Amino acid sequence: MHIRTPKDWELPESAATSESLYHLSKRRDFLKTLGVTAVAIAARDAFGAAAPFQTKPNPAYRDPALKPTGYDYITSYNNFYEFGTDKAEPKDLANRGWKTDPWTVEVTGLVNTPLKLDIKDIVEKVGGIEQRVYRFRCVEAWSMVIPWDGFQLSKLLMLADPKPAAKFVKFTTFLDKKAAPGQADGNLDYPYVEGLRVDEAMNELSFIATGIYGKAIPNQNGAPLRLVTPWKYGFKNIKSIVKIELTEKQPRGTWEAMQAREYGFYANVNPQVDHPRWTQASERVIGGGFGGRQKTLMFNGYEKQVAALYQGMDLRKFY
Ligand SMILES: Nc1nc2c(c(=O)[nH]1)N[C@H]1C(S)=C(S)[C@@H](COP(=O)(O)O)O[C@H]1N2
Ligand SMILES: [Mo]
Repeated sequence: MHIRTPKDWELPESAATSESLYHLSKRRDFLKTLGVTAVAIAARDAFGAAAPFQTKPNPAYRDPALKPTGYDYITSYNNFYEFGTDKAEPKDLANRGWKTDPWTVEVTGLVNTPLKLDIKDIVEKVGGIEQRVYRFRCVEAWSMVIPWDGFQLSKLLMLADPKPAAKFVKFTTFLDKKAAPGQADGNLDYPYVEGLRVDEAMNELSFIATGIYGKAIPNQNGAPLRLVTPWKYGFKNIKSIVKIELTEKQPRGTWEAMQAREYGFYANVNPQVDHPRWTQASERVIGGGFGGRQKTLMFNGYEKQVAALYQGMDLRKFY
């Protein structure tokens, strides 16, 4: 069994704010499963990471006041329960032969032009890749600043031409119990599902990331494509998407289904609405050194772009 030394940024506090109530009790079972599986899974993919797409910074999404978090933090402190509930596990377990290239994505449901495309065709059809530097805030009260490479989600949705009856967008992650020990273990209900209202999905900020810092997105960060909605808590940012479905009914996300009182459909970052088990008024800055905390901003600092989406809604009720 693998034993590791905790990194200095892994403060004990993170155990108190774990997304999952079952984190600590489940972890023991998980490691048991892993002991068996580890022998069966092949050595690291001999081909290594996929080639990155060409990217160029979009100055409209590059606030000079934001200092990007170091690449090593972004790619080694992860939540990806398919590959373990511990922050350090996905970097290891998502790189033991899980294949993310080639990769097909389906856009289906209430659309006039259903699509089933390889990620490379998608990138070509949406007109290429740009880089945006976004704040990232996990519901567990930690944050980063991430230079994402990707494209605006609206471009992909427009290709499929949603019907007027479409009110929501449902996203689904891959399901492969052989490749993903967390799925074999059943630490959550899989496949992982998330959803947005159509107007949220069409907002300029909603982004599909295919890279980080100009490199192909590492498996542990949700290769080869994942959602990024920077004004919402991290769990909305679903990884390794295989299906995007336009629906009439509001989809029920994996975390909402698990614990609706703690994880709502909207999950907008809001320093005034606490999580039932901890405050959301401030956040621990990953890579910010010991004691590096800052105040959490309304909509994670994106009020100007998204506040209009929620005009007249009681954000305590629609959390
Ligand atoms: N499929 C899938 N997507 C997921 C998760 C997950 O466990 N499975 N975790 C979510 C949570 S809780 C967070 S905070 C972010 C973490 O993204 P990062 O590891 O790239 O920082 O991914 C989100 N997307
Ligand atoms: Mo999260």
